[in-house]
Amino acid sequence: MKLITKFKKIGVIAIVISILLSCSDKENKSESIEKNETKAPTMFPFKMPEKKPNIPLSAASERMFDYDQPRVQDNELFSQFKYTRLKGFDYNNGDGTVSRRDPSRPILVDGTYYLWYTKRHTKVPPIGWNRAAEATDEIPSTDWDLCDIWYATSKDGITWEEQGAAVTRPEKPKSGWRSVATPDILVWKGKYYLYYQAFDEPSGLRGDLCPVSVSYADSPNGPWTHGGDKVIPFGKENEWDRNATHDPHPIVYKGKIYVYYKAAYNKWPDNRTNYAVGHGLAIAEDPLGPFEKHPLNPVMQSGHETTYWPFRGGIAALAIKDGNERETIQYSEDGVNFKIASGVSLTPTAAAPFIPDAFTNTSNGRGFTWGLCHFVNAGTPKKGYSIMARFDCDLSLDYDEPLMKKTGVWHKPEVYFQQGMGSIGKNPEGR
Ligand code: AAL
Repeated sequence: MKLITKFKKIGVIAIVISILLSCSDKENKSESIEKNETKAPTMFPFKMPEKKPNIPLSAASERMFDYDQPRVQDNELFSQFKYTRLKGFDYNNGDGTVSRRDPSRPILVDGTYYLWYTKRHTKVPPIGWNRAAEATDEIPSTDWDLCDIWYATSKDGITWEEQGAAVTRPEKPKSGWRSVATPDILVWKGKYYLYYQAFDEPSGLRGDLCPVSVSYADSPNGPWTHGGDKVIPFGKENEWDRNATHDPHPIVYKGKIYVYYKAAYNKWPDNRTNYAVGHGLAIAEDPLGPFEKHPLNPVMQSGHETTYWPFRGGIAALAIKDGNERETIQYSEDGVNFKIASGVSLTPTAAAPFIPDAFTNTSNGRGFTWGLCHFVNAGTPKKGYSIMARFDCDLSLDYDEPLMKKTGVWHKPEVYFQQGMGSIGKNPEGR
């Protein structure tokens, strides 16, 4: 009994002490809050800080000061993308026999924009790469099978006049006899160079297997002279780019020709759904090569087609569709080590911006405000074809268009409903 009373007493004393302590703690706290009001803040402030505040920060708050600007609306490497239908291209009433895709970046020569692209004009629409074994000289497997490289000109980047073929398929067995596709342009020392994919079999047969060829001309109107095949050769047997060097994309940087290219890997012949996409860099001092691949390739592990541009002293890139970092703009100070600069929405596919300083060897890249892209699903599954389109944006240091810096992109409900439900949703018991 005595022992219990003793414990009770001790308990009462402990409670009294703790109340007294907590009061003095409160006094101390309110004192320190008063003091802190005149001192540096210890919590993240209401007004956006221009510099990283010297307070403990969460990982997300730390990261926001690694970007161009902490507010995305002020970030020079963030933009919305707006789209406009091109005028002047005929698609045979959308019957799938005419397709235009994978535009080059347009260039401006004497007040006229020039553009090169993959054109397919076949008797029938593509049958699909699963059926590549059934493709013939007249039946294309994919949308980019049995194609040639055509070009068009424009005064405003919206209305285009198709001028004719620039580079056509050579005779069998020369490289590219099956299809020449996905061109991009380089202007170097007053000459024009077209880099493109050269197929020697219907794509889909053993993969999307093709290396890069090059042709050159004194004028953007041609005539084009064949300058070499396999200029960006495949990697060795166990290397990521062992059977594809796609989407060649040249830039003049640090006095040299930097060609970014793409390869899907971890894929063929039987692993298609587990594919990954990487981008490599190959550097040359002469447009016809030799091109040396960068030892750190792949320099980008997200994105599909290649879109790179000189920005400030480094190189920026748009990564779409594939990889953990898809739908991002990235920046590197050296053209090799890229970091995310912003997340973007409704991005242009196969974006080919008009970049006035892509070939000027600038060390102060200014960015761009418009370009061309493609939509690969213009037709129906049985009448597949692609169309080219124009996009506008504000990724330029020389313009400031608040409309392009809005962060919300609102699709109509139909766009969401069209995506369907997926098998788990259709089978509630399986959840
Ligand atoms: C494109 C590009 C390459 C591929 C095919 C045609 O969008 O990535 O060019 O080979 O698809």
